[in-house]
Amino acid sequence: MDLFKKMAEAVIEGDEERTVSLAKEALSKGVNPTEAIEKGFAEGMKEIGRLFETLEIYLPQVIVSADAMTAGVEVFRQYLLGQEGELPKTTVLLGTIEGDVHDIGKNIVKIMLESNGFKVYDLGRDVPVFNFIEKVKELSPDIVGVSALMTTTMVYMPKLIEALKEEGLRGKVKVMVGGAPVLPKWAKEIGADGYGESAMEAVRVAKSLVGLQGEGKGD
Ligand code: HCB
Repeated sequence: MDLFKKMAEAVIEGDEERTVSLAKEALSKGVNPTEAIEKGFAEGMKEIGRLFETLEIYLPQVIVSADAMTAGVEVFRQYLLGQEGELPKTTVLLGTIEGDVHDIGKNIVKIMLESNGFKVYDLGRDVPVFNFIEKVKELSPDIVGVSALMTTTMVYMPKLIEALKEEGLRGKVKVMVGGAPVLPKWAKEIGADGYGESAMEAVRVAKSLVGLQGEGKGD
């Protein structure tokens, strides 16, 4: 069985020991971490999503799989943090929007941005619009990256953009949005500057938003 398939299965089975050992195996074989996360672990999580939707599994199983994926991704994070970034430290303020605890995707975006030379301030998950605004004032990031995994929470994204306008900050910071229910058309409608379908796309979008397209690692 190929490595990516094994990684997906380990997530589906919620086997944390195995996700960790497979991530190490991928690194020892020189597999690109981004590719391993996207084609291996993330595929497993997609299948978990499908099984959850069709009620073939329940929330506790989703939690076990999410923990297994997080443990495997952490191996890559530690590895990538050891690599030197080559870009100037463009800053990204990143968080999952209020009411939403889904942070696996956001954490992958963080890893990819960091490994491509960005400095990331991670606000975590379930971050109120107010906190985003306060941190934009405090840290003056180049980009605010927002994640939402639920149709009920993505509605806070336009609220955040409105709040940035009201505070006179909109012209000073770019807004990038993403997460499974977020679509490019919607991102455009709410006035976001960029949309990332995947973590790698988020990196490309972030680079282009600050005029760094084509530079750095990962291209
Ligand atoms: Co959760 N959940 N969940 N869940 N969950 C979803 C999201 C549903 C779609 C499942 C379903 O019903 N079909 C659904 C949302 C429905 C809706 O839209 N309204 C749902 C629900 C309903 C819930 C609860 C309400 C369930 C309950 O309690 N009854 C509850 C939410 C509580 C809350 O938030 N207030 C809940 C809880 C959980 C956990 C805790 C068990 C777990 C999350 C663990 C964690 O994140 N630490 C979980 C999970 C794992 C999922 C599914 C199965 C997978 C999500 C995931 O991690 N995907 C998901 C089903 C699905 O999405 N199909 C399900 C994998 C990552 C890698 O993909 O899309 O997040 P991603 O990120 C990508 C991409 O979008 C992009 O890059 C990433 C990497 O490539 N990206 C960005 C992401 N953010 C970006 C930001 C940018 O700026 C740019 C790019």
